[in-house]
Amino acid sequence: MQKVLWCAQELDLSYDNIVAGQHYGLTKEVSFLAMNPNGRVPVMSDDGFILYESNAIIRYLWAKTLPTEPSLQHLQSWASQDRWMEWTSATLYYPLFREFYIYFARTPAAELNTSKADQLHRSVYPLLKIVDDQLAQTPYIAGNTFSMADIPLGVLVDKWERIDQQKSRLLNVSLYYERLLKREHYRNHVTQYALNAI
Ligand SMILES: N[C@@H](CCC(=O)N[C@@H](CS)C(=O)NCC(=O)O)C(=O)O
Repeated sequence: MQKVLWCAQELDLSYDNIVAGQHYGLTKEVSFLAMNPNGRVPVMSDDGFILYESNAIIRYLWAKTLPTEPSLQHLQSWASQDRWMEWTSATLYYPLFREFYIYFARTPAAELNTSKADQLHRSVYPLLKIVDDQLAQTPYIAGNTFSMADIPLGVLVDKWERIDQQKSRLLNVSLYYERLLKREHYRNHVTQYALNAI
């Protein structure tokens, strides 16, 4: 949900934000399940067109900003962004990053097990290093300007930066985080929420 609201605001789109999910409930009600049989948020309605899956919603909203007849250059830029969105979901997030941040978000500090924490940290580090190497080449993950690919990744980088205390090791990721923190919508929809929000 966070990343979809962030995307909509970045694109200056107006939306009716009807809150559901977690303590707000509604997701198991018949009317909600008719929109998303998985009973999960986010779900978007655009003039009656219903769409669920956060990355599909982001792509849909972002596609609305493309010219009606995109050039090959537009399509290649799109493909590069899409590649990073796929990578963020299918390689970085699931299962390693999810397991990593949930452990830190849900374990009281006094109960953290050092060897488990180290093992989880070591499992995600090589993936974050791939992000760091790319950010050494370009200020945003898919190029020189902010794009839809920064939306899902930005949510995970916020968690990484809050958990990882050895910031100098992945300097380009930390500098990227500082760059994102300058964006009002990132601060409003991502960083002000609890570590276990997604
Ligand atoms: N792959 C889905 C995952 C959606 C998902 O797991 N949503 C969680 C919240 S982050 C949810 O709706 N949980 C049930 C609830 O909150 O009622 C997406 O990206 O949209």
